[in-house]
Amino acid sequence: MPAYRHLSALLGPAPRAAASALRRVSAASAIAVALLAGMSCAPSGGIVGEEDAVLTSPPNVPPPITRRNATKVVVRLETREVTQRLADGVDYTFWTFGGTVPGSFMRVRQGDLVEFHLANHPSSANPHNIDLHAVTGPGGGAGASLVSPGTEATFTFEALNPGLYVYHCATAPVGMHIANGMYGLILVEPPGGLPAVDREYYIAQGEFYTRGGFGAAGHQSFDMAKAIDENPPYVLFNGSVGALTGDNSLKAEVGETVRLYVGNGGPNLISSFHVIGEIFDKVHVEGGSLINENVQTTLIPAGGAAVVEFKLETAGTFLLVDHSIFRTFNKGALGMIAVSGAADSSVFSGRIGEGVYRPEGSAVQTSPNGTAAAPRATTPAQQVAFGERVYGRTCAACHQPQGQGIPLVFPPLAGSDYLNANPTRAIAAVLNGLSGPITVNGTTYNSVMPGLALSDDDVANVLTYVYSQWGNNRTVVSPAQVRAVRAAGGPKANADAH
Ligand code: HEC
Ligand SMILES: [Cu+2]
Repeated sequence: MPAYRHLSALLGPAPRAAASALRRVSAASAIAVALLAGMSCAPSGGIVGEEDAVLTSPPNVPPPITRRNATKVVVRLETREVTQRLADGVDYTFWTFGGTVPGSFMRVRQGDLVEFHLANHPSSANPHNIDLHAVTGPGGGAGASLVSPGTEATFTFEALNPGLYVYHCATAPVGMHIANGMYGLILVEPPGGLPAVDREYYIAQGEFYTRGGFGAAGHQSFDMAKAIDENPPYVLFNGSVGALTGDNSLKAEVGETVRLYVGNGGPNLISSFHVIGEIFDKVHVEGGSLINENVQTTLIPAGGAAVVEFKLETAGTFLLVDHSIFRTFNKGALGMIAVSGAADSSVFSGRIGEGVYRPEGSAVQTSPNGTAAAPRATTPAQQVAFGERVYGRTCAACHQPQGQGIPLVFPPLAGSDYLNANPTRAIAAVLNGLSGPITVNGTTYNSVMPGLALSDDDVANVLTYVYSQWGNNRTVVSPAQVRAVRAAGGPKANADAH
């Protein structure tokens, strides 16, 4: 029906009442009705054909829909309970749609008839179901899809409204199923599709309520009291610390336009989604049809989504964050887009000037308490292994991942004569913080390192790790030595420098 498609493209989607009226009559008479009534056409003709949905794991997105008719789309999704990495040295038993957090991404077209099959793997310990926010109908499909382990349920719905929608498990206790990772996104494309872009990626934020604090090692169970208090140790993109950093960074090239489909599973927190060093050229606000432009930070409600698009004008690493910023630096909500290609110095110059600025009054600051006790290491090799984790989450932000420091700001730990000359002084620096002038490998630093509120074991392990790396002298630091320095109280590290 080329004539019909042409009209539909010109006139745009019909109001829902018109759409449902039109579904009951043939396409040909529907056009006549619509034209006579002076209304626009329904977005689709009747259902033509049938296909299996392409489902993808995060951060991948199925290809755009190119067909210009509505069809019957068969979705087969499986709920599975899997124990996987939450952070280095930390495991969690996730409840999933399709084996990943967030669950598989689905992509359909407005007007499609979706035949949804939900299967619960026989190894599951719990019943599950699915509430899709793209569904118009009671429970979003929850009641129709409830499946105990080893069973499958089927229901159908028509994708009436275009947009980016969250889906989630809605089996009691609902919050616990969501907190364990049962959420994902379904995109309902408008009939004409979305404008072409160079890359599309799938991201979802969610919190994890573990019994232990951030980084506490071993298998962590769900903590209902913390969930009720809305006080999560972890706030993450795509279900684990580092899911979108380092080798897992999203990739793009200068000159490309990137579209991110961003969901927020919650269960409790609102996301202030921001990309450091980029401005969103377009935001499909709340995943709907309203497009805002030139946005710095977009709010994504729990159980909501947004589509953000930006063109990459220059090269570098751009950080995805929740701008409720302690979540990024202390709870894991960090992702990266690695943009390759030629940097454009007219867009951004990089550092072109440098000097010393030293106002009065800088002093040793102390980080708040609350670091969970590390597991006991019994050999130097274990100390190095545990210490590497402490280093990654506590020291690397300033001293850099390879201990190289940052000129004039953070002294190097790699091959540091200050460090290698005196372990007691290094212990005191980590326990109490350090300020005032110090000389490292012939360069003077005069800055402030905060006291870090680490346990004796963590301090011993992290320093043993640092001494074992980057050409340092392999000193092994014991918890007893740390205890002794702590008991001595002060003096501050630089007071006992020779
Ligand atoms: C917030 C930034 C910051 C963090 C986090 C931090 N440091 Fe430092 N560190 C500094 C600064 C700044 C100095 C220099 C202080 C001065 O100028 O007096 C320093 C100095 C040191 C020194 C002595 C100088 C040298 O290069 O040998 C050691 C040892 C050290 N830090 C170890 C650590 C370890 C181990 C950790 C993690 C447990 C850590 N630091 C975390 C900022 C930091
Ligand atoms: Cu569930």
